[in-house]
Amino acid sequence: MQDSDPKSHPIKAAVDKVTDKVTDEDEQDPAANIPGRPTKEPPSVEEPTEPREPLPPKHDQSPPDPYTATGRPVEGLDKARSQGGPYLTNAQGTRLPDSDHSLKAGPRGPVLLQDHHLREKIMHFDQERIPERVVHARGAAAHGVFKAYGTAENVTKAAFLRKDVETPVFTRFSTVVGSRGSMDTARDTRGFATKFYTSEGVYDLVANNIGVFFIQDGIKFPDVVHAVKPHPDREIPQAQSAHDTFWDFMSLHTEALHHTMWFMADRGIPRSYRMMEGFAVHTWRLVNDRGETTLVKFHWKPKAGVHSLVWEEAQIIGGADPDFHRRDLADAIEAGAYPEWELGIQTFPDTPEQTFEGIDLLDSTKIVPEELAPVQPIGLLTLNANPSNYFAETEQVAFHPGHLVPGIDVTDDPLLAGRLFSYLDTQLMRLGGPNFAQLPINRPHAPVNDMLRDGMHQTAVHKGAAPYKPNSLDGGCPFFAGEDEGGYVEVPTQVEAAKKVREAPESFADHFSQPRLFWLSMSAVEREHTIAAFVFELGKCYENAVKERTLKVLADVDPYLCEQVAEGLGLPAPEATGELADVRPSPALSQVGKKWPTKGRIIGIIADDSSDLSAVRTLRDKIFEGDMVPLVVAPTGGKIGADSDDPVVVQRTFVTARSIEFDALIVAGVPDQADDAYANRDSKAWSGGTEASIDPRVLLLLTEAYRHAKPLGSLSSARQTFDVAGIPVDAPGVSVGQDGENVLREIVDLLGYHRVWERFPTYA
Ligand code: HDE
Repeated sequence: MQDSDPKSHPIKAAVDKVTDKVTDEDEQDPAANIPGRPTKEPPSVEEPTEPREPLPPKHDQSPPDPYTATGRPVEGLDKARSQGGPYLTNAQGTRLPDSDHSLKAGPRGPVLLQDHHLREKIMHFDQERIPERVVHARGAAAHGVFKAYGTAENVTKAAFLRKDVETPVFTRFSTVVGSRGSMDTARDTRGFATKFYTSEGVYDLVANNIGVFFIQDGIKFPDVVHAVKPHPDREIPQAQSAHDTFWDFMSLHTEALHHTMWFMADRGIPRSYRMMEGFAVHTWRLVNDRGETTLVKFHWKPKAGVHSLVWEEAQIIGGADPDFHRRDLADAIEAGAYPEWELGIQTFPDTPEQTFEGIDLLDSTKIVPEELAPVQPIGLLTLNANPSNYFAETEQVAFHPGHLVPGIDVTDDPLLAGRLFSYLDTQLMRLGGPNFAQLPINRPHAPVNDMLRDGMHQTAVHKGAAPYKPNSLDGGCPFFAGEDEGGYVEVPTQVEAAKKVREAPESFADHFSQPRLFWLSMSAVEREHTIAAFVFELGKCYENAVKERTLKVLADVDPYLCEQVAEGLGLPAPEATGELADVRPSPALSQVGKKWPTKGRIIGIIADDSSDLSAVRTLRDKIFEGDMVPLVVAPTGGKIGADSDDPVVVQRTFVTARSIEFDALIVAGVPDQADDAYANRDSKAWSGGTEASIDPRVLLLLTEAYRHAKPLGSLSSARQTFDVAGIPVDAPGVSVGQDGENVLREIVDLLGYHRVWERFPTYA
């Protein structure tokens, strides 16, 4: 971590950083605790002109750990790696007197060809972009630490899974379909890729937030990606599956159905990266010290619970804050609300048929329900530092499922085989050559001696005369490591004598039993959301044939699902083609009904000059005390009660606030229409020409939050605001009271369930 010994305790380092922040910053300023300040120090209004060293990074930021291109730790490298010095220079280190004007023959004369500074500056700017990832282009990442419980020691010899071993990690979350600049909240699968810098080399766990995949064989990946990406002629729609080509493919290629069910359900629109499960999807083979093997599936379980947005929220966010998930992750870390996940494994005996309870473990479109094979926790991931540079870290990180360490091996899943091939190709193209492992974020924290030489962007300076084996000129170095010396030896698995064929095993033909299992495992509310998602997505398709074909597919999942979607589309519902699969639901798949911690949740407090400021301050302090973030929303920025001894700092105004930012809202005022509450200033203040007695934007905030089933509270003195908004004070999840602390307590209790589920109507 930044400025610290890489071997020191990473969690302690992070905690120290937060402590530094509290003592560093102006404790009088309550806004100091609100995440989002762009740089370490607040800027001056005047442009600074006195030369000085660049500001240090913010307390929450960390560059990659200081390791050389050959995997050795280096003290002090971090400072040397970022740019320094008080003066602007060119790329060769020569100081510059001016970078605002081209060299010209007189102030109005032509620009001279000899302006080498202009040429260098523009040349470098022109080359700032690298190709974005073909899939998972849009992402956000964080540094952290993984601490092993030791509970996997009996099944794997991996050193980083031994009890209490702490391993630095870098985790990147992503959407799959959209381009780099697309919105975070598109309905999509999310990537959840973690790089473990272990003592035995880098291990990458490249997972998704959905338990299965679209396809069973890697050779189909270009097909599914071409189908879901924008249409090739107009390049629309961006970051969406709601278009003809995706549903055309899905309805003809029904092995994609199970994955599709998951992302039509709420998992396709997560509330936050911090609130997603992760699944490595394939079955992997673990091997222990005794050479015994176990088949496993890896799961990440978020400590904050698995939560989602509602669709309207996701759509509004797409416009109002396309960086919603990125910001949420960075803000939470900056505020010290470190996201945590437990890594767990489902274990299965490594039998020759590689099935468990009849489920083919090599078929990546199938889960093993947790009720049949419980997820056993094996360690804790804590993300505790934001990257200090997006490009160097989040963009240049290179994952590969083939980055393995002794104790973890692959299986013959044909999808995994495709991936093992693909990820190196992609890095070559994206990162411009074979030396991407030398980029700071990709460097192993274990000594590298690979005899791979030269190539584009080589940053190591190798010594020796004999980069080949066998040699005697370099004293025979480097030497092979047997299993006892930590060598990675593939598990000698038996391969059945067989004919070369382009075929799948028979069990891969079952495309419907698990989509039905998934559907039956959802709660009534989740089913309604899924129906609405299908209606929306298919409703966006142009071709009726595509819709009708998809309805036929849905008929074989469940008649109610099919009928409801058909009704929404205004089409007849087809009959199932045969008997529906007889399956046992897996309640673990539902996201509803459990209670979770509320750490890091955002509570808006609507206030204005009419508010009781001491009540607002108490609310704000109590929210901080509960490790949550209070945001005061007022008619204008600045401070409420600016003339009082202890004014309240405003974080959001009626212009800048939208309900989607808040997990819950508390009303502490009865705000009149603010000065800018007319349509040509802020169109969301337009109330159809009728004069509302309360600022229409507050009514919008409240009605949206109500519709999205968020907990709502009000001080009794502000209850009129609810009345004007038409929100019944006795509705589920609405709390009104004299005592702000009581109201807050009720709101926080409701937040533990994430939403006020009873507020969503269900029809089945
Ligand atoms: Fe990926 N995938 N994938 N994938 N994948 C990539 O690699 C690919 C698959 C996943 O944050 C690419 O560096 C093929 C399953 C994540 O940088 C590319 C197949 C799962 C990320 C690629 C799959 C994933 C990627 C694009 C089928 C979940 C983002 C950029 C055989 C278990 C990692 C890159 C990051 C990225 C290929 C299937 C997860 C093109 C060919 C299954 C989280 O190499």
